[in-house]
Amino acid sequence: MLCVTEKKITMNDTKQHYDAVIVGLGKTGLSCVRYLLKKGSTIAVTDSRVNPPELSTLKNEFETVPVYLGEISAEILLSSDQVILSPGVALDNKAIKQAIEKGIPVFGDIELFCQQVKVPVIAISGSNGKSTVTTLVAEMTQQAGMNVSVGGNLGRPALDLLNDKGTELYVLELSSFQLETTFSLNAHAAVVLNVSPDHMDRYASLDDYALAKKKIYSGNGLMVINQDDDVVNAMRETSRKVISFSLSKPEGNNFGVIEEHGETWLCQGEQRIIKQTELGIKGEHNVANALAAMALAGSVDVPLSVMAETLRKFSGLAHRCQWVKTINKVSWFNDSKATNVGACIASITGLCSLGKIILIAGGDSKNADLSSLKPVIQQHVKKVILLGIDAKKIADVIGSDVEYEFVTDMKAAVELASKSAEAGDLVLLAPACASLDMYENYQQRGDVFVAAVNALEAS
Ligand code: UMA
Ligand code: ADP
Repeated sequence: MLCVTEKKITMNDTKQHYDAVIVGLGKTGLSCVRYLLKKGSTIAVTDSRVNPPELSTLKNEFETVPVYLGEISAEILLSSDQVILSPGVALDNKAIKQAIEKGIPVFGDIELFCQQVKVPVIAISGSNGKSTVTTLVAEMTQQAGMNVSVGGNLGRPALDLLNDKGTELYVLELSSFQLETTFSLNAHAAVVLNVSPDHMDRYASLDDYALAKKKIYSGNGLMVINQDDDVVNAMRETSRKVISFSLSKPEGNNFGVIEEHGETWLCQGEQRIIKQTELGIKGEHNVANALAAMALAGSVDVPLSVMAETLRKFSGLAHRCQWVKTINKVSWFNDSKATNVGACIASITGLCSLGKIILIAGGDSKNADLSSLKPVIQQHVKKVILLGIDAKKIADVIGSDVEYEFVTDMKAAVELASKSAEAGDLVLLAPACASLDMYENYQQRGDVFVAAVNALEAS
């Protein structure tokens, strides 16, 4: 069989006909290879990178699968019955557009998953809070005794989950990129947690981005709706079963909060479930996340007492508003996962009651409109330390009202923050930007931050 790697494609290479060509050799592409080979399909893989992340794994596991690298060539795609697109590649890629124009079906791994899955799926999307809610729903349903497989945009690719034995429920985090190429999703329950600008380098407008997210509600399952988010609220379909959540008093059987004797209760209708102070995760945005998770878990009959127990125990995922340590009465928080403006604002407003904030921000803004950062920074932040490719863009938004300084790396950011902080302040890494201009991913950025904070104490 033909095996082309690290080589330009020639017409001769494309004489072979494939059942499917997989575009992208990252985590998704590899999961598609494994899935399609198991089904007996004849496949090839292509990636615009010369050294994609899963190349050596592919070569080790499936030596004979042809791999075309260095560009995505329409010729390869046109030699296939279908094209399986990884989420990192946009549908408006030139070669992909050509394949679509020639009538070749183009879809993603989640579509393959949907065509195969036989048990209920709970699907979670939104600009922010996806991983937190996905994990909470998985833990609540597992705690209730169900055999649950969890993954998607978070952790294990969806197709890998199909190998799990005895799964009774799939809990999937789905990104807008994945939803764009999904057509057969019919989730038992689905949510778009919120919509705020993100990935504006991939979408023409916020409406386009919201339309991709809306696809999670396809089918006839339960729609879980954030009543406080106008964009999400507009996705409500009157003919469908809907349950909503809100940070105000709930009506009917919906989820919300009730203020009582100075306490905030998370409730379903009048039923008090858990006090905000008892939640392991902190900040108003996490109250919304907890309510959304309960609405979803309720769709598979998890008892409210089990949900409350999970919410008491779950103290949040790494790199999300995570307390690192307190040094000389200055507290350090790592929210490296705050990769867009909405998340950064939620992070600042969630932590501002603890003290004045020194904010470390910057990175790749993904062409976002950063202007909504200004009022929140003016109100709660005493100094901003900026790094990364779009540092200047953030500085332009802040203007002259709040002090800011530029640094070239995280170590310098942490050292400057340490010099600038006074007892009672907190230093927050909440970049409002993706990390990929300087780091492998948000985890590495967070790890570098934590290491620099730990080095401070040692010095
Ligand atoms: N790429 C190329 N050329 C190619 C193929 C990919 O340059 O031919 C680039 C993409 O532009 C992107 C990177 O390679 O920058 C990775 O793309 P990919 O599609 O190969 O990604 P995977 O490794 O398959 O990982 C994807 C998700 N990544 C993206 O959507 C970018 C992972 O989510 C997800 O965990 C994984 O599938 C399993 O489902 C990560 C992510 O950043 C965490 N998601 C975005 C987010 O959460 O904001 C959407
Ligand atoms: P995602 O998977 O959508 O990126 P995460 O659960 O990983 O979301 O949270 C990432 C960051 O987004 C958090 O650290 C916090 O700053 C912010 N965030 C989490 N939930 C919400 C929410 N419901 N609304 C706004 N921001 C949120």
